[in-house]
Amino acid sequence: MENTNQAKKKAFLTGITGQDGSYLTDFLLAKNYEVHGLVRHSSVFNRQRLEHIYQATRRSAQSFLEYGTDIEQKSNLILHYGDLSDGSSLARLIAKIQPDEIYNLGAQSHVQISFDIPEYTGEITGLGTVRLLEAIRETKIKTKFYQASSSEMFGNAEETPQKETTAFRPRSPYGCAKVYAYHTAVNYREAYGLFICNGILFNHESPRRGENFVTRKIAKGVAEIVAGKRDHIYLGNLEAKRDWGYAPEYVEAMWLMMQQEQGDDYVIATGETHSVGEFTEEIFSLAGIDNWEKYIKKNPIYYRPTEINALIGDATKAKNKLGWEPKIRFKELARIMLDAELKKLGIIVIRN
Ligand code: NAP
Ligand code: G4F
Repeated sequence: MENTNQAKKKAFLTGITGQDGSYLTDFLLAKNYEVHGLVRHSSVFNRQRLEHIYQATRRSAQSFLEYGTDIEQKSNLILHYGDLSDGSSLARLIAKIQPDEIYNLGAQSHVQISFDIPEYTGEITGLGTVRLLEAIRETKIKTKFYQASSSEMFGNAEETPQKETTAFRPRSPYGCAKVYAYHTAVNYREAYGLFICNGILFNHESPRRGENFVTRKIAKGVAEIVAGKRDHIYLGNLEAKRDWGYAPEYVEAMWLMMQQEQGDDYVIATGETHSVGEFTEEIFSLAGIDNWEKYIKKNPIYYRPTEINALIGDATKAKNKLGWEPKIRFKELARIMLDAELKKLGIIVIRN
């Protein structure tokens, strides 16, 4: 049980509107944090993943839709406009909020798209981290910093499974930008004595995953086939293997890293790997459809100029030092994702 007499901790999240940002917000609010989030302006509404929180606290729909900030400060979730490309807004917000913990989850996070917009990816995913760290250094506030590092940094990995000491051999502009951000974070820890953690997270998925990442795309596509709304799913490389975990469990690992005495770097993974084809087969099988291959059409546009053939993580350090272990495994993750998509289409799922 939480001690409600203690002063409320304040967290500042970039990427709060994303998959991980929204789960981390749920997690921190349940721990009685005051959560501040950076949102960027967009011409379409980009706060769907946080809407359940606003509905639960019955805040003014007007301020949420128009400005998104809790003008009357009645809830523990406060959104602020800003952008990882805009260092002055980051410094101003950090000085104003004085957060105890900063989680840098914001990024151009799509690997294939990073080949189309490499410069922008470097700007946000790489330099965005430097801007935040400089803001901390200049404002001199005492805070802890979490950097969302990625298994994509291992690229064509030289050893299997990958752990904290495995060399980085990135295979995409996104991977290169994350390697830059990782090393910058380590350098600021060593140079300025800041509390900084790199969470090197392997792929983690959920019903809140972006629709253009492969697991969500497949789960949504199969649910639509079940509903008679489409006949095929267009995919790229089915041979690539990934270590897929469940996002809500991974945000807990982020928080655990930030509660340690010292900042450090940790791999977070399930230690299991499966191909995109195996994931597709599993989802079709859960939907009761045989001959899954006849529903898949290969489209070359989904192939990447360079691909990572296989990733699998070794999270022994996280288990020993944080007491963190994944509970949701491949088959259950697939079920959670398919059932969420079926539910959205009004299809009732009864499983034994
Ligand atoms: P996501 O769903 O794609 O969310 C990315 C977030 O970054 C969104 O809130 C997005 O805002 C925000 N963002 C993008 N550009 C920005 C900018 N210029 N300024 C400020 N914010 C910006 O990603 P995720 O899956 O939650 O992942 C969270 C972090 O972990 C990312 O850094 C990702 O690279 C990293 N990571 C993810 C995985 C994974 O498997 N999910 C694994 C390892 C590492 P909008 O909502 O406005 O687009
Ligand atoms: O779902 P994906 O796009 O994820 P990817 O590239 O592994 O990146 C994700 O995980 C990283 C951690 O390792 C994060 F850092 C990153 O931010 C992101 O969250 O693709 C997974 C695999 C790839 O091998 C891809 O080539 O699926 C293959 N794939 C096959 N067909 C496809 C498709 N990927 C997508 N997105 N769309 C397809 O149609």
